[in-house]
Amino acid sequence: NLQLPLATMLDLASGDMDPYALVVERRLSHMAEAYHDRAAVTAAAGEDPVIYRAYEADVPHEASQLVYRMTIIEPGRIGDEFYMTKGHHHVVDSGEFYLGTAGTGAVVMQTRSGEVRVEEMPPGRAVYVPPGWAHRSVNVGTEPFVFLAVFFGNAGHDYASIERDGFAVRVLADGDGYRVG
Ligand code: S6P
Ligand code: ZN
Repeated sequence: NLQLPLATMLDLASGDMDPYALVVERRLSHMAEAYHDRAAVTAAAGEDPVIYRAYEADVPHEASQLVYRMTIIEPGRIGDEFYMTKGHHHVVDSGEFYLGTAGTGAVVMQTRSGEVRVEEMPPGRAVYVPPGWAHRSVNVGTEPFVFLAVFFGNAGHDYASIERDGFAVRVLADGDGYRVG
């Protein structure tokens, strides 16, 4: 019994997918510890804004499958730190394909030994995240930041090590732009 081919409409500007499943919706309260300005976290906690959402096609999370997902990070900051994803390692070290499709953002990548790279993802810029690099995406603009991710169905997501250790760098507001500090 072969699986049937699947087709999905991706609205590259908005991140909408059809058909889709909403697989991730993270508010500040789901990742409050990730932001360094504790007073700013407390100030925003009452509103508890949605930081980002992700939509995924109906592809099984199994070996040999390619799962694809659109992420939409809202524009905003907690203190001087831009809205960002939690970030993760894959449980099974494996590469991931990222493609920026709208807005202004970047992906922070870090190895377990602490090497860091930051790549911008304007619309049309693809970034390859090699096996062994944790990744966190950040919206540094004033519009929603949208990107496509394609990853192995058996990759799995390990959030615990990032929750514990964080990333070695933060993406912070700097005038009209950003700096990596
Ligand atoms: C999945 C890929 C992305 C993220 C999404 C949300 O491997 O890296 O689709 O899942 O951007 O980020 P996070 O860190 O909450 O999974
Ligand atoms: Zn990933």
